[in-house]
Amino acid sequence: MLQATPWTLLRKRRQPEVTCAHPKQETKFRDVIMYLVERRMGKSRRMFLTSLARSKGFCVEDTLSDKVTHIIAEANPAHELWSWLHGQSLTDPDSTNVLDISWFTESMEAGRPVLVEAKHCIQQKPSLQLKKTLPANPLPTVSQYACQRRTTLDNHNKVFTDALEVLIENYEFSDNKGACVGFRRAASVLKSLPKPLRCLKDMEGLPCLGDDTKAIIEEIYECGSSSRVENILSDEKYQTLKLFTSVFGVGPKTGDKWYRRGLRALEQVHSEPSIQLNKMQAAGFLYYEDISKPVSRAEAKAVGCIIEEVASCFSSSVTITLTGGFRRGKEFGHDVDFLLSIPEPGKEDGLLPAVIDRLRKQGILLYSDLQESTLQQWKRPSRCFDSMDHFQKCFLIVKLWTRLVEGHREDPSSRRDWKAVRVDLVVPPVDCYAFALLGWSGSTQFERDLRRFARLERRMLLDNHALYDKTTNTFLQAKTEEDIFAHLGLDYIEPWQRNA
Ligand code: DCT
Ligand code: MG
Repeated sequence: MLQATPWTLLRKRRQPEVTCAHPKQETKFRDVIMYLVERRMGKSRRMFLTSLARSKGFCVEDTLSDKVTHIIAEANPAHELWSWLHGQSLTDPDSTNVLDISWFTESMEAGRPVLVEAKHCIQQKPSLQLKKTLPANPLPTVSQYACQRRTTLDNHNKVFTDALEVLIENYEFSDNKGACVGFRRAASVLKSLPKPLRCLKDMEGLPCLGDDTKAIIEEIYECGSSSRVENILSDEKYQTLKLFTSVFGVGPKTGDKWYRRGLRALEQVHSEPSIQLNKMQAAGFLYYEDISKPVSRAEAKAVGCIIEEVASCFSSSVTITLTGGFRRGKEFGHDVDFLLSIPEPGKEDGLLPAVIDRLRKQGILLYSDLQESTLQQWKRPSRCFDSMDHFQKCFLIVKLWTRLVEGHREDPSSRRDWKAVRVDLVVPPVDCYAFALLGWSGSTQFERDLRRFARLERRMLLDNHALYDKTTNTFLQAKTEEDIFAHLGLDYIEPWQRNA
């Protein structure tokens, strides 16, 4: 959890290597179904790229249909491509990823589908005529609180939220908390919408959309992109801080310090004798290649089996629960988060030191930072979301043998038969379990809004340990997440609907 989202290495793009025919392989990435547009790409290049992708385990369809998730085009002017797409028999082309070849090239190079970013998308430029004639898309009333919205991973407004996320990240770098809050809330509202914004009128009545956000959305409508966002993306300082903070243990302050010293690349930081890396950063650099790559659900599952096995040596009644993004249904994450729990109160003392010790003895502990419980010092729930909770916890880097990962196939060209994976383990006492589960399931924005809702609408204080009612001066007990939502007078929101 201590690291910025990965996938952001600022590397120079290489073209996929051009070799002879590629044998068809089993599909590895079932959620991604590609279609390559032949117009302007040409038949032979399309055939070549199709066979390249299939050889790497990607699914490529020969015909365009509703099951295609990623449409890839090369050298097609946006307006030409979009008018062609609207002429095809697709139910809703606007909700499909329509991408430039750069996304394909990066994915081939990475050997997996890379995250779709704004720079990959071929934006549709709606004509003014369309905007004027299109009736507003009536949306049900949207709450200003993420905990009163259901936000799945199906983001229909990714073009806009990607743009806002660049601004948010940039404000995080400059520690502008106020601006961050505003844009985070706006992006979160857009993520919850059941359909894409089709015209500017659709924004009417939506909460949390300030003038800045509206101006950005309007510019994206008009021009296909936002000049404010484009300027940030091409800004050297932004690019460098994004790179530096992608290292485990490096936050915006350290990143900024290195930037001000004239450093621009990770190699420069590493070879600068006057820079003393702390233990966490040293591990971050050492395992950068692995931990900057996303962790897959299959890898998370394999890590879970290891933790379960070592924890059960300490006590047979330990239960382990996958939390964080994976519990919300994400297929990839930057780390794997687990809650470990023992039903008998007090029996959890010493659990994490024992787990760490066993991992070390198995030779698979690459880094560990154990934080003992400070629960006694805690009184009322904290008002400050970003302050860490007081549970016994550890931040680890674990060596995961690739043979333990389901669906893994031998890659003879690979130099290693293991991958370093970031793992967080948290041990709440049993009476705090429901609060800890709710807190560690995220998303961060969902949690922030739950706490804000509790404070402002219910005069209650919520954190990862407890719920406190200021009106009656009592702690409200909860065994399950459902109990907490009920205390707050909220409809229950499933974990997969908390991707705010
Ligand atoms: N969290 C928390 N207290 C904090 C910060 C975060 O309780 N001070 C919660 C919110 C999300 C959860 O912990 C897991 O954190 P991350 O692993 O950073 O988030 P994620 O949603 O799992 O993201 P990813 O999929 O990238 O790992
Ligand atoms: Mg996580």
